[in-house]
Amino acid sequence: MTTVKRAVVQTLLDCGATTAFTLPGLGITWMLDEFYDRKDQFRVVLTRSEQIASIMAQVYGKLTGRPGVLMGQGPWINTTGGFGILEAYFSGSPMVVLTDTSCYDGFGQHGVYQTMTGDYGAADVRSVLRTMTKFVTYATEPEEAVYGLQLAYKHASLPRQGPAAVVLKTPIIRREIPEAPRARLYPTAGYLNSTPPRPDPAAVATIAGWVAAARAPIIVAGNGLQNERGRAILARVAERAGIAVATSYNGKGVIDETSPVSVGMLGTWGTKSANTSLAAADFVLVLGASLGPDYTGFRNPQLMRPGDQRIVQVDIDPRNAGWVVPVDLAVTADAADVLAALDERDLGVARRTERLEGIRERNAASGFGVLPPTQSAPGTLHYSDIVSALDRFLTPNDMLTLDAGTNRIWVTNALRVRTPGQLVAPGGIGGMGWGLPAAAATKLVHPGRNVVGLIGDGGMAMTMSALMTCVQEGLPITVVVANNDGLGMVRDNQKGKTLASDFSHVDFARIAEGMGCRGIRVDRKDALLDAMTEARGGARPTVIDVAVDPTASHVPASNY
Ligand SMILES: Cc1ncc(C[n+]2csc(CCOP(=O)(O)OP(=O)(O)O)c2C)c(N)n1
Ligand SMILES: [Mg+2]
Repeated sequence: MTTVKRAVVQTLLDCGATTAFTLPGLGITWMLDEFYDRKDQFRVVLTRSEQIASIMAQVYGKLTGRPGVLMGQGPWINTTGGFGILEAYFSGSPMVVLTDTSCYDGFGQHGVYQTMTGDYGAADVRSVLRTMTKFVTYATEPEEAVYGLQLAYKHASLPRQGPAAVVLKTPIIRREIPEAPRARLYPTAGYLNSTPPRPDPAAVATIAGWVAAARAPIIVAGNGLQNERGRAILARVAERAGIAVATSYNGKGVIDETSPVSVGMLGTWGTKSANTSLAAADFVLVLGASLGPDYTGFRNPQLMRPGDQRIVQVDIDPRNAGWVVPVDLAVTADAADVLAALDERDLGVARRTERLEGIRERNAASGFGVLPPTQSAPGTLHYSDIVSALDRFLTPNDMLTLDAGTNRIWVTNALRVRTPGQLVAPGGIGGMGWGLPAAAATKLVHPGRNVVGLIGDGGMAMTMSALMTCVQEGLPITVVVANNDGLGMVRDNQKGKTLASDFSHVDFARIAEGMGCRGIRVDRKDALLDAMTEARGGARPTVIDVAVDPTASHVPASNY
């Protein structure tokens, strides 16, 4: 005989899970003793809010490619916990959500407070989760908890990855699973088996022929290449054949942006070099990118020209190829597999020098990699000073997480990321407050690397309690707060009639000290690099509160 809670922990382990993020309540609290007994095999990370737990689980999934586990009580998973679930939904990060209906034996229909069964007088945890997950199952029988978790893992892991949820009817958590239930349970592994689709050889041959014939071919690289294999093969193929590489926002940093083939990130907040290179291309190979209006200038007719340019789109999800822009060829495959197959072909390497020269000319003409001149008031820095300090600071062993706001726009626009995979950015909903928990989860996944999180004072105010988890869990991250005493991005758009965007001043360095971190205040341009260098390798998390000129605004350039 085993109980549901014991079987749930065992099933998580069978699925290969080793870590979960939580702020417990009711049904989850009831399970914790089982996690206690498996402490040597399974790490339960305690956060200070479901929002932070959900972000950490999402980033864990994004960076490892395996579902991040989020556990919490129904009402909060559905509210503050929705932040990271929604980010996972939009950004295709694998995640398993384990939650409960928060009800008591036989009282599910009685309107007891917090109840989430969907009954009269109760809220409906399943209905809410359905709006932001790929899969929701509701376990009302003990054996359904185990099978439901197996299925949730399957759904979360298969393309397109994303969040899958198991809702446990709370009273079953402590019940026993019958020895031989009529709905038999089987070992987990067989449910998780899958064979990825392989690229069609005829399609690969067609693509190779079109690349070879192209004068100015370009790859648009997206989220689908953001894995170790994808990043390595992209650089190899593009550099060998002189194919320009532009990225989506989610794809930023998939290639060394100082490589001779890189033209930077597309879109309004991207680089002019990327946009003009896409416009100049005669052949466009889209790899694991949705071609969303966000980074194609809201379907700017100059950038992508179906019928005029030849366009091929490769995506692991057949629905995504030819979704936003009509294409000449849609291929269902892992983009890295297509690149591996292309790597064995000629691709017109004889034109390499000529192609590289074209890329170099366009990059130079659009000032790619050149920071615009800026000024800031005495005792303050401009965002461009932060970008230039990061540019000098980042080594291959550093990771950089971003948040939202003007501070992020400056980095995505003006910082050339040199180490593929180094940048961790919110690519789903892009909510403020994501960056700090994201930095914490990045450090947890990559304990041997130094992790810097750049965040605005607005984002920092939202989730700074993640630092308490960093102290407790031994995650010595560096947080750079671009403190401009307000919601810079909102202010930028207000054009003088400033309302609901100025903050009273906050000293984040002192707050950090109160949480057991180190706090440093920076108000000179040359001090930021020193502060980040000092923080690197420190035993405690460090918060660097940077005085940013409140009048510094986002990059004013026209990017098309
Ligand atoms: C949770 C959330 N609320 C609102 C927004 C809309 N928004 C985008 S940027 C921004 C201002 C960000 O301010 P801050 O974090 O201080 O960064 P700054 O722009 O000042 O660099 C707002 C309100 C958002 N992206 N996320
Ligand atoms: Mg701000």
